[in-house]
Amino acid sequence: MAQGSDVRIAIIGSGFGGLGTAIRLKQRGMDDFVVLERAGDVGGTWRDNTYPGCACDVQSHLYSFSFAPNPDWSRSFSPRPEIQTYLRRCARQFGILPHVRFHHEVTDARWDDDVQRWRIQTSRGSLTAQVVVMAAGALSDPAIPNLPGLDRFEGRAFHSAQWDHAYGLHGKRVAVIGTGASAIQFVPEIQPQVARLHVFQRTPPWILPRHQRELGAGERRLFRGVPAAQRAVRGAIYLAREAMVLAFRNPRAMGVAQRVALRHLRQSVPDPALRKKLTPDWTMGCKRVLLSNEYLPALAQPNVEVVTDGIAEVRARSIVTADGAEREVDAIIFGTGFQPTDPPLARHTRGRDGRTLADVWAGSPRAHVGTTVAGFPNLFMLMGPDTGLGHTSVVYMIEAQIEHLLGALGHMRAHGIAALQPRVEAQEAFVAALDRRMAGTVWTSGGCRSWYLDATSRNSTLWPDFTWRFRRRVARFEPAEYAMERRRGRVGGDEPRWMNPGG
Ligand code: N01
Repeated sequence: MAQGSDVRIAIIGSGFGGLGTAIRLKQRGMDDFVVLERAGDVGGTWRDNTYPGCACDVQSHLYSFSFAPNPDWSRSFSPRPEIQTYLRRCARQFGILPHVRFHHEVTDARWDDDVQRWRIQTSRGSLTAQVVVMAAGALSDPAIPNLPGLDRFEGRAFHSAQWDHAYGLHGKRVAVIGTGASAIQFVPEIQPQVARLHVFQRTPPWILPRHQRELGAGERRLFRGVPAAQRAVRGAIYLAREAMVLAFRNPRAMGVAQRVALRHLRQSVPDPALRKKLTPDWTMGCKRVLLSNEYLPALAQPNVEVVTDGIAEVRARSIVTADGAEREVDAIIFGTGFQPTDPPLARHTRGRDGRTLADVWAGSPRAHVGTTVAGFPNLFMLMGPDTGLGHTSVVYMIEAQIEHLLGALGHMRAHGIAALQPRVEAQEAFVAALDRRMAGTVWTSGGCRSWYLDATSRNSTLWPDFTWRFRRRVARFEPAEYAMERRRGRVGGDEPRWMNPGG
């Protein structure tokens, strides 16, 4: 990239968020954008998570762009490679690839009030942009716990999102740390290969059976020939999943699903002592509800041990637990999740007053309509604070946020606006309403500690309501909620005059 190049829009990331934005911009005839991608391929989390068994736990008819249906999904819940192929195809089909700057990791972004632009540093040069769309994903930076002695471990250690395929697990003694959505997918895949598997479990998850279904040739032909049929299926899946919000909002209603999960546990694990270890003591939904038919039976195999004592220390070739027991291992695999409430990019993104997003958030991310932040003009975040979901497809949320961005861009163009940011009062009112809506839900009163909660114990990751309410609130850009500044005649001119035409 030429040093000092200038674009109207810089999109960071090329997963569902970044690609979706790029496609919708193209569809609106906007071409002046680049996609800055730190890796060498598109796909975001579906490119990075190559661990065995990786698949989506939301049905593909719904977990895909509404404007790019794929009649060829092979199964109801697609395996990762199929989703990655879908995203690559979207990038090609909609002409996005020429806009993507691969191996351009954004290292710094700061708003320059004098030129009303973002100054962006990447690992391969700098650029300026009027608008930044941060689509780096909430679950893109792996979290590895700081275990005492880990740096002295002489075996192989890696995170599920950075799977070491060159390391053969066959016949090895392996420790898996963590029992979340990723671990429950790869544990059954590696269990038959390894000599010994120690699964270090801090909290037992709730696990429901997964109703996977092959989508036959006839069904696919139907979707290809009659797109409305696929839209109808998508709609039905959407409605069924939205109904789950009622139970998340009223934890007592989780009883039925918990009984189904306990029956699944009884049928999968004959040993009562192991079953006891695997029985959650918190309300389902407080952490992500997991779907698997294979995980629990894998734990019941003779080469597997579920360890519930905390890890005290890692030694050169072993792991020692709090009870003093030492287990020799050749490899440690971290299924320990990500850093959604402390994204590294937030420490390198500076707004009008020079403070970073991380400084402003102080451990508890907040944004107007989950998308824009006061003090950070022309910054749009996809999957920003309060936009995650525990029950359905985040692609639906991303699409609503993209519509918000398009509304803002249209307004800027129509009214000669160079910069806009949410009014502080609008942002505070939105966040306060959200916090009220979150109170009493299973996510805050379910008796667990989840990654949904930030350093201040506030749930700043999830949207606590029906997703159609999010769409209704967010997809339309409301000028009255924004402070705006017109294009200035000369660089470094008069103090900018922020105004609010709607207020
Ligand atoms: O991570 P997690 P993940 N010592 O944070 C444990 C999405 N996803 O990668 O529960 C010991 O859920 C931690 O224990 P505890 C999905 O949104 C989607 O599995 O905190 N253990 C937990 O068991 C998901 O929610 C799909 O007590 C430690 C585990 O590590 C998100 O990604 C598939 C520990 C972390 O679980 C993250 O899932 C996969 C420590 N120091 C993932 N620190 C789909 O199918 C953490 N743990 C769409």
